[in-house]
Amino acid sequence: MKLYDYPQSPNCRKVRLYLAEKGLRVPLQPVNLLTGEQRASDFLRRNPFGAVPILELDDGAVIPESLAIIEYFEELHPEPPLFGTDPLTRALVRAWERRCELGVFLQATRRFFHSSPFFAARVEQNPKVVEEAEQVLRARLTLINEQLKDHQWVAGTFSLADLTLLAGIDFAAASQFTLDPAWTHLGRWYETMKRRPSAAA
Ligand SMILES: N[C@@H](CCC(=O)N[C@@H](CS)C(=O)NCC(=O)O)C(=O)O
Repeated sequence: MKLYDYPQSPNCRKVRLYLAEKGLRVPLQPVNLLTGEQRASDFLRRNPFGAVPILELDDGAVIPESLAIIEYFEELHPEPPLFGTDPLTRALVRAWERRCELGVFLQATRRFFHSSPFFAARVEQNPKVVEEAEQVLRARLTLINEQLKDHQWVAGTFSLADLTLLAGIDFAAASQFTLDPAWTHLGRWYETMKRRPSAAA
């Protein structure tokens, strides 16, 4: 089995964070997105969508999409649970993971697509999108900060939602986004997350 990976990709980071939390070691197969390896026929045969991460199993089967890869491992290795443990906690993890994905992670990537020189040739960059993505990002982080006032972790128990949030914040931070010091609960959560050994993944 191998995980096709690009170190700076936030989607790949999410999977690596997950694997580190589970104590799972999966060989990484680097794909250089800067030189366009994701568009080479060898890679497109595995994933016609031309994106990492993908997980290739020993029999050649390929699982695309970070969340699908994570759910595959969760079914094989349920301990420690990162999707909740009963119908209510599972629902809350899904709800908060989606909020972190759509409200933070996705906005961080929109902001990047529309401002990074890396995408200038591929996207018609629009500063209004950067501004709008940043507004949504800040509004959602304000709400997440409120949630963390009464909860140690985003969804109550430690879960994938925390990993999606960390990957999203760190990706935004890599392109000059800073956490507002007024988000004290989020700041406490972030410092705790950064101290976990998985944060190095
Ligand atoms: N929804 C996919 C998104 C995958 C994706 O967009 N990956 C980016 C890297 S973060 C990629 O490979 N982009 C290829 C490119 O830039 O050409 C997932 O969750 O895995």
